[in-house]
Amino acid sequence: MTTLFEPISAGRLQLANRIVMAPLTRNRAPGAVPTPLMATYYAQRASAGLLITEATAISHQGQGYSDVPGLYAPEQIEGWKRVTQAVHQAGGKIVVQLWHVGRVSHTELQPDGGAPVAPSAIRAKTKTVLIKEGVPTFVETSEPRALALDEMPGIVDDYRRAALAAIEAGFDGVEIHAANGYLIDQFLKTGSNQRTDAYGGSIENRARLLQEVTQAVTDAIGGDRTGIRLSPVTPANDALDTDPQPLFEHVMRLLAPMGLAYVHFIEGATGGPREIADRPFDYLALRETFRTAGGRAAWMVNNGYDLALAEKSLEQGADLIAFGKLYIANPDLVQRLKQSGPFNEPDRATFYGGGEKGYTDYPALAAA
Ligand code: 8OZ
Repeated sequence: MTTLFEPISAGRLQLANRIVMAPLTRNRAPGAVPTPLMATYYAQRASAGLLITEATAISHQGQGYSDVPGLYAPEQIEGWKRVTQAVHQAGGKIVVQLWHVGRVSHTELQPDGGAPVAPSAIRAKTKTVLIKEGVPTFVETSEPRALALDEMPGIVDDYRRAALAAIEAGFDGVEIHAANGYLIDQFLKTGSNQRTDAYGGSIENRARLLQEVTQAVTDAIGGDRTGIRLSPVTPANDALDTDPQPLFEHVMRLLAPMGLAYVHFIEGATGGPREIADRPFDYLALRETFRTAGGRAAWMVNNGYDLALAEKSLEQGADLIAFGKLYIANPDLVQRLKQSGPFNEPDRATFYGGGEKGYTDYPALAAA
């Protein structure tokens, strides 16, 4: 039987175990620049097989929340260098999650106060976080504008440049954020995409941006250090597709030949129930499609995992398990899982924004 604590390779990434720190938005990068405190936070968690950073904007246009980091300006790359050095010094591996929020943004966060961009001019029924004088407040997202066809190559190029910047910053690879109702997911799903051009309508067209972005990133840095995150049925950020199973089967056939390091699934509702009554989904059938199409990427799963569920999932053929809330509160999660706990409880009040409190001050076992 495979256990969580055995090494595995995912493409070029040689991982010490199958435990992954899920990407977690923490809103502690004022001016979108990663801080030394962030280096401490990630280095504390370096015993994970793989760390995935919080979602990181590929462009100013791609930003949708206050104080989330970016990866498009020189000072951001310099800030991330401190993070990757600290993690590597602690013996860890880290990839950066590349993010364009699309319509999940606010004019206050956009260049020149313009409208956020989207596949179609349909407002998301969701909120974003603006931090005013240190206080996070949830506000409705702004009315978006539909991207013009001739803007699409620029978006793809922003992902490509961010992937190259990631390598310059010392990351071991990147994860393309194609989940949770952000730009790529907005293109994939019928609820947010009503385009009638080459990026809308058929499944093939709705998956075109995902395909072009993944191709551009893998061409730039290599598929074997590229991962991608998908959330077929999550309602997060007003994501909705009327028929997700064939949509994601198509996505699997697109991705299979790209030589990716891993594919990462949020099963069910992000941060919520793993089963959604009116949105059934067959993840094992999806993996079968991927493997049959020649896909060899490591299969990473996420959402509400504990030790027992993680081991069951490994038995059923998953390769990597990503832990979110447990990683917020337990920097030494690998050790704690090894001895079946105890686990610190995460404090919701300090998830988004702030400083050390609820960030770098969760005690490790030896200190607890
Ligand atoms: C929580 C708060 C803000 C953003 C995601 C990047 O859901 C996020 C996110 C989560 O993928």
